[in-house]
Amino acid sequence: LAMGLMAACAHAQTAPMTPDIPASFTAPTGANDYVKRVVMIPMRDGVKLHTVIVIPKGAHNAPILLTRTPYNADKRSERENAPHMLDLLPESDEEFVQAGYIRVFQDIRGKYGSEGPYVMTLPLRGSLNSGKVDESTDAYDTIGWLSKNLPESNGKVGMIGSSYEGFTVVMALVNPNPALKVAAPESPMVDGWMGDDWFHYGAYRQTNFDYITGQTTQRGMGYRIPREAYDDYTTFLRAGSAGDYARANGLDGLPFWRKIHENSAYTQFWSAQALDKVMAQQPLKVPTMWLQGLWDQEDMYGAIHSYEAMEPKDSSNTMNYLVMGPWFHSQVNVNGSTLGPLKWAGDTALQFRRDVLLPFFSQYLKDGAPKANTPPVLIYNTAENHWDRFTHWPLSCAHGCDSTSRPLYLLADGRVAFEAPKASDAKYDEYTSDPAKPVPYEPRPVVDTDRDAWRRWLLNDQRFVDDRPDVLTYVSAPLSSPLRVSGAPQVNLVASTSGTDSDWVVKVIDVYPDTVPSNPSMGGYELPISLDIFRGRYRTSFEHPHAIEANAPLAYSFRLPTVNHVFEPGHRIMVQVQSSLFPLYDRNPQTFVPNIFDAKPADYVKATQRVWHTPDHASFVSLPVVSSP
Ligand code: PG9
Repeated sequence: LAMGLMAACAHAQTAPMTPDIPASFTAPTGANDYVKRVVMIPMRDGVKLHTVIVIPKGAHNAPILLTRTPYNADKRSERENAPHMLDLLPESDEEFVQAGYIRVFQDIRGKYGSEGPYVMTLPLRGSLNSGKVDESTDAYDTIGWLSKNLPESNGKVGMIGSSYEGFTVVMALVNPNPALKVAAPESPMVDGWMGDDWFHYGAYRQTNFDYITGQTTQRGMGYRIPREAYDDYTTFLRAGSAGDYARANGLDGLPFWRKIHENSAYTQFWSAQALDKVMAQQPLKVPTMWLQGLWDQEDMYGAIHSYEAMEPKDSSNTMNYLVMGPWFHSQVNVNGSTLGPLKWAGDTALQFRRDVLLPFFSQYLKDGAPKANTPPVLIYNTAENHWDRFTHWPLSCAHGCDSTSRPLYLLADGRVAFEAPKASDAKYDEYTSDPAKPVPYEPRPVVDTDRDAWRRWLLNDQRFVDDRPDVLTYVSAPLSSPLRVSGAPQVNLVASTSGTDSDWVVKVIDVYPDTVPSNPSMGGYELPISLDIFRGRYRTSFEHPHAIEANAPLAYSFRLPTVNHVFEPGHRIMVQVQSSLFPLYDRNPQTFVPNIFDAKPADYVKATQRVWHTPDHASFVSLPVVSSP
């Protein structure tokens, strides 16, 4: 009988109509070289945050690397479903995995698997947030929980993350949990109005509309706004003002857009959450490596300004570090061998992560790890193609640096030189800025889904616009000796407009020789090394915009992004001036209106723009030139 039963079992068949999706299924994980725990960590207000913890099998006394993200912790912690931790986690984690770290990703409150309401870059408790919690308390509570609840760990936590994830790192540095031992905010979003994601000096970045719908139409991933045309230049031009575009696409129903709309100037909404200002008030308790790309098309402002704000407090040179690589936004986390047309000496991102970042973190996180040989400042030299290690930064500035910056004057006949204009020269150059034909920021068609084009737009060969009648181009003679610039160029543009408002775009460009035998496609390349836009209504006050006096030569003074570059012999220095960078930045109507988001079609007028170059009205860019020893 027993034999008969066994035979019947062996031949038992799965009935054809058995539902093929079982009530539950768990894939075997026994062969994995890691253990994954998914937990809801309670915050002080009772809200629980979805947290993915990946632990190397058999770990003990392992350090913890934490990223707090608005971008889906489940996905961020899974490059691919794999049995090996090295394949499972993102490329940027490889060095940490090899060093035996525990890796943690957590959804911030309100996003993906976490509870609670979502507020974009949730401001600190204070004038903008009257609640009991913010990202700094959430980081504090999370780090406290992790340091006590992972028996495989040594209780020491390091935080890392780029962009929004970099913002959450900075937040953790405000009243930090004592278990937080080291931090690397990478391209952190620090001041969304001055120069990070939302505006640059008051000019609004229209690329953000898709970001806002992506982040705030639902707890998970929202949607991209459907396009009327393949070319965003066409789509946005047809729409009218940024406010018109937002309204037509339903963004008035999204509170974060309304906050932007209501705060087009640098109101308290922006200044109170500017983290470089907040950090300057904090004691320095955690060794912090501020990091960003030299051509970071999203968050070019935050890391360098925060580093500078903290530096006066770091008299012992042991807490405040700066790294700037030859990277687009967040390229530090992927391959850093090339950027646009430029090829570097190897994978610069890997070099940094392996040789600098990991030893720096391990020094503070791994029991018994050696002291790392971390330079206070590590910046890539984008012409000589190597990393520079410095004890301080910048090397050259207006006052108080090793070298003093030098004014490079815009002169008659389209020249730039380190010599002031003469009274006998032509007084100004002139162009017509027509809001109906704004200057594109990259060659058309502008396709927002083309991520490569977005990542390299700051390096595009500016020959694509230098023959436009609404772009002024000033260029030097070919250099006979190298000119090294290490710091932030400062614009001092004296300009007039026939309108009552205007944008001013200034680009510092390295012009390659007409032929480059070793790399023919670089012949004559106009490589922007630093550029930005300034909204004229903010000339005297970021908080209180004013109409510009028509036709009056007025000084516009603003800082450009940081460089560490050498204009090589045979190269020329170029400066371009124009009045739009469309459709990345919304158009200035060139008529002063209280809020540009509400500009009406009749407000958009052509304007005659003049760039002045007389002894009394000299336009120049102060270049952070490093004098030769
Ligand atoms: N640059 C992105 C962002 C950060 C913060 C606010 C809005 C956008 C990012 O890459 O996360």
